[in-house]
Amino acid sequence: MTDTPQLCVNFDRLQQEIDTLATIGRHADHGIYRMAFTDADWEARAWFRERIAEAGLEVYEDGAANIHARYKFDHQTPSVMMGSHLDSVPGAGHLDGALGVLVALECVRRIKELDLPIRHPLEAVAFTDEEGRFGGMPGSQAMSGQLSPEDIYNARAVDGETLIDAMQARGLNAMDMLRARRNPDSLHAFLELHIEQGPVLDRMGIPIGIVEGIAGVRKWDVRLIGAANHAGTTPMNMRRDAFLGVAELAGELPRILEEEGSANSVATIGRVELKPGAANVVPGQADFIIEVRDTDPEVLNRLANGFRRTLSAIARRRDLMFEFDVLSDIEPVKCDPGVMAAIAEVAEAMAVRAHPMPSGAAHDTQFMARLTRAGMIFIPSKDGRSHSPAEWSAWEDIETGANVALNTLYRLAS
Ligand code: HGY
Ligand code: MN
Ligand code: MN
Repeated sequence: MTDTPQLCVNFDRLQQEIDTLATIGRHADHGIYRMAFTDADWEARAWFRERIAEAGLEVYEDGAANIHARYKFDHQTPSVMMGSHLDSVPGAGHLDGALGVLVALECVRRIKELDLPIRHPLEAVAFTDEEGRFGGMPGSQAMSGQLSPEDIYNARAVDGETLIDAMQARGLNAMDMLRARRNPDSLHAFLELHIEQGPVLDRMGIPIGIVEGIAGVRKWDVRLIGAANHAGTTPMNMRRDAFLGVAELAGELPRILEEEGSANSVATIGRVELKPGAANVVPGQADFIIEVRDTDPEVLNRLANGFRRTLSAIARRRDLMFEFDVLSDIEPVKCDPGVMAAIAEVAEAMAVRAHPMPSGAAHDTQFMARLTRAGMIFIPSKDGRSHSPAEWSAWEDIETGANVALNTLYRLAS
C-alpha cells in the first residue's frame, strides 16, 4: 500500500449528504422512521437515485428493489461492490445503514472523478429492508440467492402487512425478487462500512474496526394463548394469564443464556402485545417477538432448543397454548481473510489504528459473504448507542472510516 498515494473522499460533500439524508423520515422525537417501503423510505430512495445520476453513474434497480450505482459496469467483468441500507428501525439514528450507503456512493464517485485505473467495475448498493421489517433481509437475501418463493409468500410485518402487498403498493411484483439473484462469478468482492453500534471501539479509542465475523439471528413471533377473564372476580389460581407466561419466560432468559449460551450470546424480547389489552381483563393472549444472537451456529441451535423447552414447560404449567412462526433465521458468517487483510494494510499505510472484532449486529454482509469474498469496516459509535436517536459518531471518525473504505475499495478493484 505504501506505493499508492492516499486517496481522500470529498468530505464536505459527504457530510452534506449525511445531513440531508438525515432529514428524510426524521420525526419530532429526533428519531428516523424510514421503515422499508414506507413513504420516507421511498423518498430516501428517490433522493439517492438523484445523487447517483448527478454523479454521472449508471442507476440500476434489481427485482428486489436494491438500488445500484454502477461505474464501468460491463456485464462480464466481476465487480467490486460496496453498500449498506437506507431503511431504518422506528426511532432510529441517522447513521445505521445510511452512512454505509453514502460512503459507498462517495467512494465510487471519487474513483470516477480521479479517473483512477481499475480492473473491476464498481457498484455502490442500497439494499432493501435490511432491518427486516418483513423478516430476514430480503434485499441482500435475494441478491445472494437465499430467498425462496415461500419466504416471499410468508414475509409480513408485525402489523400484518405482507411484503407482497407492500411491494405491490409501490408498483413492484414481489416475485421479481427471485430475479435479483447474482451469479457469484459476477462479483470479485463485497465491502460494507457501518457504525459499530456497540461500545468497543469508543471505549478503546480506536477509530477502525475490522470485522472478523457477524452474529447470526434467530427471531420468532410467539403467541401464548390462555383465557381472557374478569380481573376482579377470577381467583389467581383459576387464571390462564398469558402475560404471566411471557413474564416467566423473560425471567428465565439469564438461566437459558448461562446454560446454553456463550460470552457472545444475547436474547431480547423487543415487543409484547396483550389481548384484549384492557386493564380489567386477565390477558387471554400475549403476542411477543423474541430474538437470540451468537457468532456460533451450534450455540444458536442450543439457545433455540433451550427457549422452546422452557416455553413449553411454562405453557404446560400455566395451562397455556403456544404457537410460533420463525421471522428470521440468519446464520453467522466469517469475513474473508483477504478483505480483512486489505483493510488492515490500508489502515496501517494511513497510520490509523484498527481492531479486529466480531459484529453483534446483523448486516447485509452476512448474506453477501455467501456470494463472494466479503468484509466490513466499523467506525466507533458514541457510548455504543444505536437503534436510537442518541446514535452518534464523531465526524473525524466518519472521515477516517470513509478514507479507509475508499483506499480499500480502490485496492480491491485495482
Ligand atoms: O438487527 C440488526 O442487527 C440490524 O440492525 N438489522
Ligand atoms: Mn440496524
Ligand atoms: Mn444496519
